[in-house]
Amino acid sequence: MNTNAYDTMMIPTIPTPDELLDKGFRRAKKAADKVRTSKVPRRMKGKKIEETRVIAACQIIKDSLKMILNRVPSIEQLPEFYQDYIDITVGVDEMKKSLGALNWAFGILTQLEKDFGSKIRRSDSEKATMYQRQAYGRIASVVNKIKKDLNFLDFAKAKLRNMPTIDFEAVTIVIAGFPNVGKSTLLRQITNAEPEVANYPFTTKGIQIGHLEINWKKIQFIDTPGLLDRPIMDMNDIELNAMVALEHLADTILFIFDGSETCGFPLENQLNLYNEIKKVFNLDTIVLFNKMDIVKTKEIDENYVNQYINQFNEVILISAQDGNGIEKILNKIESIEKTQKEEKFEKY
Ligand SMILES: Nc1nc2c(ncn2[C@@H]2O[C@H](COP(=O)(O)OP(=O)(O)OP(=O)(O)O)[C@@H](O)[C@H]2O)c(=O)[nH]1
Ligand SMILES: [Mg+2]
Repeated sequence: MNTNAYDTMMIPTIPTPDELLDKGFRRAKKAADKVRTSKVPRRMKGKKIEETRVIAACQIIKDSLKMILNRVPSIEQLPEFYQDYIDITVGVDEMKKSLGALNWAFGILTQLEKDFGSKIRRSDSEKATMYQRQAYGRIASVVNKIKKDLNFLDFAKAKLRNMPTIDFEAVTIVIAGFPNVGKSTLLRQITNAEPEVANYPFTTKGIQIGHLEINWKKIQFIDTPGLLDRPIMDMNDIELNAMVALEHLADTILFIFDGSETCGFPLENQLNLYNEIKKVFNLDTIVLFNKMDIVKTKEIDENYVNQYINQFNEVILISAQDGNGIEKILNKIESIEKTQKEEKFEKY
């Protein structure tokens, strides 16, 4: 069983059609040169050289294609989180289409290799050279036909480079909330992760992960980009990836409110988002009110904030920046068990 799908998700370097052809033809020439200096009977030599060029060119290009096809795992076999992540980031259909095109080219090259190989063997010497040229033309045309597919895979490689490494065995706590409420600050406080923290919204653009062990229990915290209280249809790819993390990975949600509203968003909207997430995901939540250091010192109307705090049975008041309240979060988290998700591990 391979639970670290990420290792297998690395897309290898993707060549351009020209690079594929150059390599194929160059190596084929070398193979043919060997025949030239070999002891093949003279009258056979010309044909043997052409046959070798065609077969070697096909095989070398096929090897490159096969290597790519083998190294990119079939998408259905990945945990659902990765499938969704790939779908949002580059598109699963396009990915499959491109891999399908490489497979198609592989098949055609096998056919060309066979057909032209036997044509050359059955022909006389002069015709052999003509067939070799024809074969090279066909090979070039097949490889050029998958140009956009190779391009796409190269693009996907770059886009998926930052795909997060998920530990599917650890208890997973997803940190969610409005932009700028202090999610990344909290991740920095709790774990050794060092996500960027800044006093403007939408700082975090991808999924960030920090690890922690409490009493030998592995816990994984996932910091997500800030979400707004808006319909899923209106979300951009970055927000959708945060939702997908909630859906597939979270055992518990740490939902952060910014009690000071210095994030720039009213508590009312933050509460709407909380309710929406509760509705969409049937998950336990730990509710945090952050930035309580400024609520206390900056004469923000405490009654106003309390009116929101009092809506919850259980709330932890914190200052992620000062580290106040972090102990309480950890105590709470200690008792959380991994929920059984229907990730399809059996497939590995
Ligand atoms: N006073 C105070 N400021 C805080 C606290 N926690 C975070 N901040 C500040 O709030 C701002 C936003 O913090 P981030 O941790 O980047 O917030 P975020 O939720 O990750 O934001 P996005 O990634 O943009 O969604 C930064 O300027 C932090 O220094 C806190 O407890 N008290
Ligand atoms: Mg952040």
